[in-house]
Amino acid sequence: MSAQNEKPLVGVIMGSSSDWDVMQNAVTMLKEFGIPYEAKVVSAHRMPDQMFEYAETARERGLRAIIAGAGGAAHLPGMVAAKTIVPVLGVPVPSKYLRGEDSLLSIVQMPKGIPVSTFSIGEAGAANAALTAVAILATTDDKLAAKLQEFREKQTQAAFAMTLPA
Ligand code: RP5
Repeated sequence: MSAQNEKPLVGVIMGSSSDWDVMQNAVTMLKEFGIPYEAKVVSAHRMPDQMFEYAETARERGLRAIIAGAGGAAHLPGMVAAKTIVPVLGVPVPSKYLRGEDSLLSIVQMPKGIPVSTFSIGEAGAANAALTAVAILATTDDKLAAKLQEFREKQTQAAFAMTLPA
């Protein structure tokens, strides 16, 4: 899957199709900013060789950020980060029994030297990971930076317009 049939700049990967409900929030945000992306299942424990290949070729394929979502023993973001210097943005997906606290702790507690930027559990985390990918791309793209600024401004105006019951 990709936006506008352009060469993807952001990879959105996840450990299972069951992560899609959450991870589609990242894709929606990338689409809103017109960022070319690819989205696919890359499972760390069910397809480790393909996961390594994905990470090893990410930079040469032009990816500037990888958003990786996983649940439970969520090793996908960390393992991908171990195999590429492309920034990895980790999204903890809610799990059945521990509601994503396991995913969060698995992703956030990377040992020194191999960073994974870790986001909040669930939809907000997925959307914010995409916004961070946009911010990374905006450091070298003034048009995109203006769009991101406008996005922020809209939120400010929406907050000003908020009213409370009498
Ligand atoms: C992880 O295991 C996935 O990221 C998913 O969150 C979780 C459960 O996967 P399924 O059993 O639903 O395929 O690898």
